[in-house]
Amino acid sequence: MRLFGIAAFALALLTTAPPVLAGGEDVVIEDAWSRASIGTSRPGVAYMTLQNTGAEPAVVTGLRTNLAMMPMIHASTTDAQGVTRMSHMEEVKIAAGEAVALEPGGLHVMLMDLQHPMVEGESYALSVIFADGTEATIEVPILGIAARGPSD
Ligand SMILES: [Cu+2]
Repeated sequence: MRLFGIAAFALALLTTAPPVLAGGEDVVIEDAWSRASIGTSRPGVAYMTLQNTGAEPAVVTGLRTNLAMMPMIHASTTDAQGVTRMSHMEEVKIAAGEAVALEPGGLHVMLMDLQHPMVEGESYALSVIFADGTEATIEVPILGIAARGPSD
């Protein structure tokens, strides 16, 4: 009777297990860059490409860096009147085998509450946090204040 109960409990665990997700070890982050800032009163930005090399979807749920108290992912959208708005993305899903680009005019990292100015030629560590609890930490180079991408 007792054994049966344990088996039933184990089966219940199996059938209610959360979906398997890819995480930091499966997601390759490339071409990361930031723009230099003027002081700390305005938020900084960062861009990168996240390539999910895993067999399961990966979900980015947050960011962490010593550079900013509130790093977050924003989406920029421009309406028919040409007005651009930014919305906070609680999570960003990357399908298995797919890549998501954070680039000017689209998804981007917004570094709210900068702790010190972002100086051209310097770099900082940024951790990308995934829904499976893993993280990937990258070093983000800071380019010039008018840079449009890593090749400029
Ligand atoms: Cu933004």
